[in-house]
Amino acid sequence: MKKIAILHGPNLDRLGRRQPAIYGTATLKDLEKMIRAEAKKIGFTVTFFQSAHEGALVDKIHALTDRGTEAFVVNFGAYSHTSIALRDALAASGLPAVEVHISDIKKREKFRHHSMTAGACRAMISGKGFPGYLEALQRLPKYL
Ligand code: CA2
Repeated sequence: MKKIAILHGPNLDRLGRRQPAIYGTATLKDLEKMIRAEAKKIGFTVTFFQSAHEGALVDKIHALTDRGTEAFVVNFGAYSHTSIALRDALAASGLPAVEVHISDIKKREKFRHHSMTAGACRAMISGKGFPGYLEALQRLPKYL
């Protein structure tokens, strides 16, 4: 079983509580349940980590890499648009990553149009809601 880590950035723990027009009504727990079910079908074991702290996400990428994680699915939230540190951490891991955005970042405010962290990812899936995470898992085998 391939070991995949799913990383969530700031405020994604608020899913389902606010801004349902943008992010839907399901919670992070619901999302993780969907991901677990899809991972089981594909034959992946998944671990989840959410943090509002950039450094904590960087440290987690290194720790997971050292402990045998084989790929990442990431949604770094607002840090996606700004974080060279997270981009460097993913690049340093040498592991394949797919970035997901629940909303379509290109159709939102201009400051969300560019993803800094996507440059260290093999693909970016944006605007497909929670199913975007399932698509990310489905795409991973070709990078492993
Ligand atoms: O569309 C996405 O997945 C985003 O990564 C979500 C981030 C946003 O900063 C990115 O530009 C796009 C924000 C996540 C915040 O999620 C909330 C959910 C419910 C209530 C409030 C925030």
